[in-house]
Amino acid sequence: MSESIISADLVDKDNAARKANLERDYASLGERLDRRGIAIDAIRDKVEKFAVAIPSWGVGTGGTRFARFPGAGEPRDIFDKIEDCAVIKQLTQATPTVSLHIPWDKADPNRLKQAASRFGLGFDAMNSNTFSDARDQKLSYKFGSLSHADAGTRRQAVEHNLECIEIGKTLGSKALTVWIGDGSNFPGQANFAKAFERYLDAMKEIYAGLPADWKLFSEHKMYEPAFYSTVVQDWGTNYMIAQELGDKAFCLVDLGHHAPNVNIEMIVSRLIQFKKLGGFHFNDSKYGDDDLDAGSIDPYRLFLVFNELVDAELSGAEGFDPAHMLDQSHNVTDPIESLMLSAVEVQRAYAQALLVDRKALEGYQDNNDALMATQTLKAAYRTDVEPILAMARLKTGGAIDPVAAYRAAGYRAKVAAERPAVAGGSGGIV
Ligand code: LRH
Ligand code: MN
Ligand code: MN
Repeated sequence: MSESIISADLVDKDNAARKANLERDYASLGERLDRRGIAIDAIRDKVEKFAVAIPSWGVGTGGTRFARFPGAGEPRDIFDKIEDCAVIKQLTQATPTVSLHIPWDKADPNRLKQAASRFGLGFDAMNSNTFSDARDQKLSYKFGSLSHADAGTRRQAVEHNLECIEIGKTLGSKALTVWIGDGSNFPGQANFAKAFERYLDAMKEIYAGLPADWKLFSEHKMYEPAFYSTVVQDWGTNYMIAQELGDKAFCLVDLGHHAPNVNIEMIVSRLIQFKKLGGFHFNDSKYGDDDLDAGSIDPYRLFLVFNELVDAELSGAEGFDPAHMLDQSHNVTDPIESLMLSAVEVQRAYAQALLVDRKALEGYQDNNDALMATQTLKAAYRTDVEPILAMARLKTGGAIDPVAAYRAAGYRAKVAAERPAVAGGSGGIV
């Protein structure tokens, strides 16, 4: 039995006050879905099984290029972060794993494992960091890491990634995500081809250190901190990387890492078709490129991404098994509340995508009925699936209303008293 941080009695009481209304809402939605030939319980079953990982760095407060405004009761270290993740898991029952970032979360791996398993938490992909200099690091990444012109700096970056794999092995992780900030700020500063070649060679060394049952995710991002050119700038380059490296290499799509008009759902479709979709960092843009809560600006796009994922799931696309992770930065909200609601938003998009009448859609597509095709998607998207999500939480031991239960528990005030504010960073940048 894993421990609960929030009193189970309190959650039960909060649920009891909401249960009758939820049952009515669920029954009425069930009736309406039934008319569309959809069994509500089957959708709920799928939602119950759907999971998304919490990024350890997300539970701290983020910051901008200009300032960081610390929040009350911020986690002081990875062990506090694990406790915050346990709260998110307890109330949503949607986030059974944590994704660690090294060296921000560096600690004795056996202690980490023990701390997480107390709360029934596991570990998702490990993340390496060669986009900033760690304390006591010998060579700087100011001018790059895996693509650096200097072989010694590249070696150091490769070794760091291999160390992340070692830590992950003890934790039971099965993937390494590599995002580098390498690139250039001035035309002429870097030789594009040479830098990419050096990157590929370095990644090959990391790939060679991967256990047989692990995956390597490379993450593209169009800009920042290299504003003129970026080594892994888009999904095309990312696809080349995954192809060059081999069967265990896949592309990771961070929703925020694209230009505003880019059709991300089509990128997702392409990567699925060519068996190179590794997983996601869910978030939304408009605070920096990638720092807002999933679904907060463009929930329809999140739905369209899930429309592609469900299409692949239902058609049994070969090798289709993407990792779902959040990757956000929280500056004006309580990170725990934001992460709980983001996990729910991702589940919502999944549930809505499960409601798409795919047979009808195919017919409209084949007959070039653009209007009805798009309305078919809209009909699914417009369906308020909240009773399905809430019922899935109730059935699995979570809270019908996670934010209400969290606030009633007074968790933030309690940890604010226990965790004195620290000046500077919590490693919570994205
Ligand atoms: C880069 C990124 C990448 C990093 C994380 C902190 O913007 O999305 O995934 O590891 O933020
Ligand atoms: Mn990311
Ligand atoms: Mn990002």
